[in-house]
Amino acid sequence: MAASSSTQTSGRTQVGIVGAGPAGLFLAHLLRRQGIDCVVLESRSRAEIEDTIRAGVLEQWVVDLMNQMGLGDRMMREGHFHSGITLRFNGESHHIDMAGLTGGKRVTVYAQHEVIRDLVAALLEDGGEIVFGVSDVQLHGVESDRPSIAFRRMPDGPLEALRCDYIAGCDGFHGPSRQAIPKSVRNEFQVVYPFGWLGILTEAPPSHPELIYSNHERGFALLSTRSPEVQRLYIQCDPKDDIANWSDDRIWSELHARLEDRDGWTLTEGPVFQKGIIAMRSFVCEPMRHGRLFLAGDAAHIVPPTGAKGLNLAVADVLVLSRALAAFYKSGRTDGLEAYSAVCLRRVWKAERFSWYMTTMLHRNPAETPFEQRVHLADLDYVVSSQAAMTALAENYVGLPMD
Ligand code: RFL
Ligand code: PHB
Repeated sequence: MAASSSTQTSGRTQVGIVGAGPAGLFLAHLLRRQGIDCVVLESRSRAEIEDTIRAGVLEQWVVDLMNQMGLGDRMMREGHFHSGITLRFNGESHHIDMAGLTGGKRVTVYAQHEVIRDLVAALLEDGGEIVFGVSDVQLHGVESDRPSIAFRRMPDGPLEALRCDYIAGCDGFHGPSRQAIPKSVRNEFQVVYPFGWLGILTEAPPSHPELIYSNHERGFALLSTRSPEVQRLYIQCDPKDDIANWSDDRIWSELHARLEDRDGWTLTEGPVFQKGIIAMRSFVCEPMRHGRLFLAGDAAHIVPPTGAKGLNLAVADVLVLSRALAAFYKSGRTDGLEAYSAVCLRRVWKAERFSWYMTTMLHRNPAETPFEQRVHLADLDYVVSSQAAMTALAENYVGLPMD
């Protein structure tokens, strides 16, 4: 479909990027470093994207990439670098020495909205273009060699068209990009879990020097951090539950019950200043490319957060895409663009497998039989007692190699 004749043309760029999440912003930085022109269209305001609470854990190669790109200064000052994680089950704690098992790779806790703040500030400072608050975004001509993105800058403003060579659909799970691939071409794979996470931010000092993932008979719990003053905690809950049913007292009582073990360690409480419930799913759309449209990040795939993989996977996609686009603009080669979907999907499916494995092993699923539940506990017991199994968990958690 060509852009409608009532559309006012607003400009032209080489790569039109829909969405200023981690995928869209990393892509813009990577392209501009290769001298490739791009414009980012984002439906929310700068304040909204900079304040949305989401991921916490970065894989080692993402930390290295941010540093190589000159974007890592604040992360290196304010991030938290842990050498391992703790797994808790049957009332006992087991340390997994990630760094020791992976040749020194660490667990970096640096919140997604801090990454977003750093990337937005650096992009705008460098003369990059992000149009915030756009609406009515529609992708046109993705099967042609003249694709365009229609959008409005203001809700009742004119429909404009951004003409481009390629479109990167980085607009998350609910964005319009994936829908621009005809249904007959799309193959979608999905698991919806019968549980969700209730997440809180609390003003309290850290209770423990590293993350704790706990499988408890009352359900999963996770202890993470944000800063010396703010901690992030999660508990498994009914995804359809109303957050109004969860008083702070009830949340703390569940956290104490699920996280404290037999060794006398206790959790430090503080005022809760943010809380919410999220549902969990695994989802993959194949292929990730259609004509001149390339999907990246949550637009193409979702993982449950137990493996801490979603943001990292979004960055992996756009690194592959930026290399393929650089090869095209430098020497006219299209093999990288043609291989994009297959190359990304190999990593995506490994992250899907790991995230599904961590999720099923660590949660209590009321739909599972007692047999299945015992198998998950046996899996945990195996992981903490076998060097081979522990190494497999560690190398997936800190991030599989990118090259
Ligand atoms: P995003 O971050 O959803 O960004 C998409 C952007 O597109 C915009 N958009 C549009 N823009 C223009 N026009 C439209 N029509 C648009 N529709 C949408 C949106 O406003 C948004 O700004 O996708 P992206 O870039 O692919 O990044 C994916 C990550 O955000 C996500 O995978 C992670 O947050 C997942 N995740 C974790 N990932 C990790 O790697 N490590 C973690 O520790 C981790 N923990 C988590 C997580 C996600 C969580 N939640 C809330 C789902 C913990 C949680 C609780
Ligand atoms: C977080 O700190 O938000 C976090 C940590 C580990 C996860 C998911 C989220 O697996």
